[in-house]
Amino acid sequence: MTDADRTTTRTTTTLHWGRYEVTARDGEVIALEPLAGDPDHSPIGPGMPRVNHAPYRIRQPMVRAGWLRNGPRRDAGGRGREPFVAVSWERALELAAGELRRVVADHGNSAIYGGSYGWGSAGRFHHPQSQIHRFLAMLGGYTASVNSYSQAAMEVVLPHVIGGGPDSLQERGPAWPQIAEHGELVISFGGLATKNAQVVPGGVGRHTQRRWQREAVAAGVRFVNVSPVRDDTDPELGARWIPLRPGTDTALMLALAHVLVTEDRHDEDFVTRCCTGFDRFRDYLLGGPDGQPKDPAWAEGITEVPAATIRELARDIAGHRTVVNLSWSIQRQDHGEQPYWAGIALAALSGSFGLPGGGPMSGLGISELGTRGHWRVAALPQPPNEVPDVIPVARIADLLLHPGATIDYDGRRLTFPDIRLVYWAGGNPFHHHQDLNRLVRAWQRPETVIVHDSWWNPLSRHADIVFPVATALERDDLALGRADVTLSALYRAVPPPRDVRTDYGVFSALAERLGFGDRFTEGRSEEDWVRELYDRTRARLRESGVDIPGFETFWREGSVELPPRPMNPDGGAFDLLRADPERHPLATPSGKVELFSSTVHGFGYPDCPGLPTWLEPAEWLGSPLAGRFPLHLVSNQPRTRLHSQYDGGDYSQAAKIAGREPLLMHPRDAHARGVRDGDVVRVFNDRGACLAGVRLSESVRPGVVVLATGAWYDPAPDGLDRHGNPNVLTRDAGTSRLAQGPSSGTTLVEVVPEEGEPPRVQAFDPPEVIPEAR
Ligand SMILES: Nc1nc2c(c(=O)[nH]1)N[C@H]1C(S)=C(S)[C@@H](COP(=O)(O)OP(=O)(O)OC[C@H]3O[C@@H](n4cnc5c(=O)[nH]c(N)nc54)[C@H](O)[C@@H]3O)O[C@H]1N2
Ligand SMILES: Nc1nc2c(c(=O)[nH]1)N[C@H]1C(S)=C(S)[C@@H](COP(=O)(O)OP(=O)(O)OC[C@H]3O[C@@H](n4cnc5c(=O)[nH]c(N)nc54)[C@H](O)[C@@H]3O)O[C@H]1N2
Ligand SMILES: [Mo]
Repeated sequence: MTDADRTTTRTTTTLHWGRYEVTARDGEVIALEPLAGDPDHSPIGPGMPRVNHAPYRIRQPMVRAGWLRNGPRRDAGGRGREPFVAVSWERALELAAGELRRVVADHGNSAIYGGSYGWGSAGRFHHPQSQIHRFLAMLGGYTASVNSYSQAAMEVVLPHVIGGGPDSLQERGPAWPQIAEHGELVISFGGLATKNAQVVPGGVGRHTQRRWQREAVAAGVRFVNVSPVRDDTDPELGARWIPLRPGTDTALMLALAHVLVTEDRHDEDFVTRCCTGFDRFRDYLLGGPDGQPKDPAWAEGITEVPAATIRELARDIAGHRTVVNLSWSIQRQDHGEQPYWAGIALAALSGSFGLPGGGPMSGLGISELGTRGHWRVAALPQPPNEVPDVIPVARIADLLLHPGATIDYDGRRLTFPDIRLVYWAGGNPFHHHQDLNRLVRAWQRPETVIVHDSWWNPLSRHADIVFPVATALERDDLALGRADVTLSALYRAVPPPRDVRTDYGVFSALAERLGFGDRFTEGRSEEDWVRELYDRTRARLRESGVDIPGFETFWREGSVELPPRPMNPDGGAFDLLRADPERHPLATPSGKVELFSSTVHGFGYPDCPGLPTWLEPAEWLGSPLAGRFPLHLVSNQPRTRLHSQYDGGDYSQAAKIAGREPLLMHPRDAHARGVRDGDVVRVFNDRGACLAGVRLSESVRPGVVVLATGAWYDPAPDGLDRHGNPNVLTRDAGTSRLAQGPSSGTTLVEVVPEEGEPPRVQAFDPPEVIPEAR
């Protein structure tokens, strides 16, 4: 046996994109291979090892030079530009604890923004949002965020319409097994991109989306892909492609509803018994209030979908058991509440609502949704947050720029607190937020920014105090994804670098200094907590009649298989509503599907009236701005990574063009601009500019370009992003006064060839680290 053999270890782990065997040698991860049994594993995992030990790994606590020299200052301007100073743990913890103490004493706990939105990694105990929120709540509270970047508009509008949020729609809507058995037609607004099934929050052992799709096709189910991008459905589906203009789904849905109503093909029984507000909705469709019937000719002018196609599609819907599937992208837009409301209304008229294999659904195809029900693992306990202030999550830049300002939100009026300190662990606002140039300005406002991350990514570069944390491969944990039936052990494959700690380690040490160490840890080590969460999960499962072995067995075996969980476990399925709406009311004021909501109407928001309405988006191919910026930018989820995570990994890097993120462009648009496949281009509008590498594609409709999210933001001194992050271009404004969700989909741009030698991508060069000035 050689030395090398002796130090090679094999362990298993679970990541948001799958379960893998991890091979390590001499303390370094050298390979990840998908575990057997996953029929459609993700290539993201095998590309990870390089990143775990990359030169841009943070290996010691760091403090921004200007902050260390001058102390906490508002608008000091150096954040994101200055070098860092490496300090000891002792010093970094003392500085952070001192700042937390100072801000609480001088300004109160609401001056701390701890929303800290983001995905982090899959393990349940080390889940960074749970860690940071528990810590800050015990500190006395923090300004929190509500809703998500994923689903904000629907999170807020759906309770008014169907009496429950996105989960309730996903759990009550048709699942794949029912679609395969009873369904005939699936119309999907925003496609069914198989890339989006790769990742499941919390991990997944078996990717089954593709198998279910095949089963449905084999059973004769037909698919329609309503999307500017043909590849949003797998070629195997043989889907009919309806390439509408982005941001116009509501107009198309209204016209489909118009045909159903005027041709008397709508489900009169369902809309009278199970819905409220049909008369007002019909009146709006027919043009009562504004003199404009929402007929196919009207919709053709907006969507560029031929009127004849709309009529034919409406008749197809009326004649077949139909799923109206709504992807989440269609609501990440100006007035994003409307396509969800209109989609539910269309399903209500379709004749399939509440029947097996038909009706409204959301996110079929995303994160394995619609494949199985969902068991829950116990999470770290959360004490109540004593600070009442919240912001809708995507209003972060407004919050930092405009303390004291008020905004409307779902019938309430919120006042922005004056934020002095931002604390982030497990998310990346320089990935997820819109209009990054504006965020960079807003980000100079707080006096102190504290960040935990493992890498010198755009977030840690924009921090004052950086705590380097262990990666998911460097700690023990347990996980169960939202569509998974395998409760799995995550084993530490390698130890973290010498001066790197876990999030829990950092928060425990800070809590100790701040006087609540025992409360935070409850006297438990990390191992104790993993065992504790397992035991709590086991007790919870027992209540549902499921027995799993004790912790020792679980940890030895590496996983426990749970029985498949039936869909619609809470009995809230729409079939009950259809059968007897009086006995099985929805949690809406009327107990029915609200095609008109007097609650929303009563808010009096011009940008979100009381029924599904076509409201022109701030930017779209039909707006005057298209004269200057004639291309609609779709910034969708990346195929090659999860958001910005592992952008430096092999899979993500292999897809880059001249080191930049690929921009999909129709050949016609490219030729008109003298752009060829493989060229580096400049994508720009009034908000910003980035470089990208062109990939010509007939799968995107003319007038639309696609630049996936997640390339690490790489600003040159003049603000040009050299790498291809679409969020330097996107619009930072709420969907409406109702949800205040992100509206990144509402973005027009122009593209020109980049003249001369493009600047080198520097996203993965670590920042300068200097000795402390004495
Ligand atoms: N233009 C545009 N923008 C979008 C979207 C879009 O469609 N278009 N989509 C939006 C959506 S839906 C979402 S959900 C967001 C996603 O936005 P985020 O969830 O913020 O993106 P991630 O890149 O997953 O960020 C996770 C960060 O956590 C770090 N991390 C991982 N594990 C740990 C850990 O254990 N501890 C700590 N401390 N850190 C850890 C990673 O290094 C990474 O920096 O983006 C949104 N932004
Ligand atoms: N591989 C991978 N999978 C992921 C993620 C990831 O980062 N990587 N992120 C996960 C997360 S956090 C989320 S929230 C989900 C998001 O799931 P979605 O929001 O559904 O995903 P997107 O990829 O943003 O959008 C899907 C498609 O909608 C189309 N589309 C864009 N605008 C319009 C429009 O106006 N009308 C219509 N009809 N179609 C439009 C685009 O062509 C796009 O490809 O995905 C999850 N899955
Ligand atoms: Mo998301």
